[in-house]
Formats: sequence, structure tokens, C-alpha cells
Amino acid sequence: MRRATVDFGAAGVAGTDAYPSRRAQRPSILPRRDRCVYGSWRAGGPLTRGQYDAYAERGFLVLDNLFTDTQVAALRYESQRLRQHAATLDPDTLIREPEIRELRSVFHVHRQSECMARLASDPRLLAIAHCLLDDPIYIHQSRLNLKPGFDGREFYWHSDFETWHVEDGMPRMRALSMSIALDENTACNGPLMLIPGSQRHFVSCAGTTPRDHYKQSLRRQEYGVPDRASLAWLVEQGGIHPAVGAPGSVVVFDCNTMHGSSGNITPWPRANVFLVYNSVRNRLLAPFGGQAPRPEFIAARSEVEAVRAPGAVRAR
Ligand code: 6CS
Ligand code: FE
Repeated sequence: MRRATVDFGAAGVAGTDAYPSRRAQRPSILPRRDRCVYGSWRAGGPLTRGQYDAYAERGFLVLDNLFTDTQVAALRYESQRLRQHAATLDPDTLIREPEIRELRSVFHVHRQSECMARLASDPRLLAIAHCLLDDPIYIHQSRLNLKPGFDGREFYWHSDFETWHVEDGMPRMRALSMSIALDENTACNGPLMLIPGSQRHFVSCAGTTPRDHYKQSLRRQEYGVPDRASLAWLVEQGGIHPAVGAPGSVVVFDCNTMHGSSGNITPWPRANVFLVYNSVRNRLLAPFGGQAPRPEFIAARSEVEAVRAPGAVRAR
């Protein structure tokens, strides 16, 4: 079989879109034009030198047992409460699985749940985000991904930044996600899979963006999806790391680290809370794809004050 070639296009013209995507007929791989970590490592901070360097190199970090069993129990209770009382939440923030009615995600959880608001301003998480982004930060997006047993469908490979740049107008790569495990994330129940080192390459996708794309993409993303040749090349460089971990572990990953997760065909749910922290210097502009901005519950535009008040997840 002739190997598909990968096109290493020229980076965007200075002063325009640093990361053009969904414009050309063909995909390409562009160089990252931003740092992977900002500032410099300091002793006494939330990360060891090894953890800091591993994040800079691989584009993600798995922190085991960051939250205590009691804190995890409070988060699990709240996750169940949100699922059982979904009818009391903003209906726009409830995303169902494709083809079935099972709840896939609840967005804007830090604004719909006091417990999740405390999690989002937990001093340990803020300290890690500040250490890696070296700036005041605000919450760009929060969501509870339920990935229920048997019915939790896949999240195909993608770079969050590609979407946040094209559809939300996030200018540069100075943001990161934290995935807090509420269930055991095993090799079997659809753990987050990440491609080490992929954060250093921007996969510029072919094609366009349909109107109101998020109404479909949050259920199953089909636009802004990397091509197979580019994915194969990234995996050839860095392999694939399944981020398995116990409840209370946290995966910290760069906005441009390529990731995805398979469907969950086991009886074991894989609920995780995702929090996205963005530098206040990197607030959203007009979407680079030229479409209308996505709603506030997906991409914060008005609630963009720096997160300060350290919260903490308290026992119920
Ligand atoms: O479009 C977004 O913002 C969402 N889509 C994915 C697949 N990951 C990031 C985020 O939840
Ligand atoms: Fe994602």
C-alpha cells in the first residue's frame, strides 16, 4: 500500500492566523509557534522537576491520588446527582450520546454545581496550571464526561486547540485541560489516550466547518478531525499512552496534545470531570474559522476574570 504522504506546510504568515485550519483542500502539519510550558520550573512548586520536564516533553502528565477518597466520594456523589437531576440543569449543556439518549456530557458544570465550582478553584489544580502557564488563568470550559458502561461512545482523535482556535477564536496555545478521574480509568473502559510529543505539531485539517457545528461535534466530531496520515505520523513519532488511573488521579494535558478515547463496552463507567484553564492573555477573539462564536457554556467570553479564590472539594 502506498504510504500516504504528510505535508509539512509553511507556518501561517506572520501577523495573520498562526494556525490556519479547515481552509485548504489538503491537510498539513504545521510547527507549533508557542511554548509548551511558560515561565520556568521553581523548587517548592506543585510539580517536581521531573514532572515539569515530562509535561514539556510529552504534552501531558498523569498525577496519581491528587484527591483523597473522601473528596472523590463527594465528587462521585455530585456526578450522580447531576446525572439523576439533569432535568434541573440548563438543557443546552446536556449532550446525549449519538444514536441513543444516554447522557454523554454535562457542560458548564462549574456554573451549575457548587461542588464542581470548588473543584475548579481547588488550590492544587490552580497551582499546577499557574506553574505550567505562568499567568493568571480563567476557566475556558468545564464538562463532566460520563462515558457510561456499555453505552459510552468514543471521542475520536482530535486536538482541542484546533477546535478552540477555529470555532472559538482562541489565538495561541497557552491553555491546558485537567481530567479528574471519578471512576477507575482502566485499559478496558475507554481511558483517555494521548500521543506523546504531539503537542509540538499543529495538524491543520482539511475541509470546512458546518454552521452550529457544536450541535453535532460534541456528540461525534466529524469536522476538524485529523487525517489518518498525520495521525499515523504522530503515533510513529511518539506512540500512544493510555492514561489509566485510579479515582482521584488527574491527567493534565496541553491544549494541542492529540488525544481521543475508545467506546466503553464494559459494565464499568468512566466518569471524568474536565476543566480547561486558559491564560488571561489568551482570551477568545473572533473565531478564526469565520463562523459565529459558540455559546458561553462551551467557550467562556464574558466570565473571563482570573480564577483566584482557592476553593477545595469538601466532604459532603
Ligand atoms: O469542542 C470542544 O470544545 C469539545 N470537543 C472535544 C472533543 N474535546 C474538547 C471539548 O470538550
Ligand atoms: Fe478533547
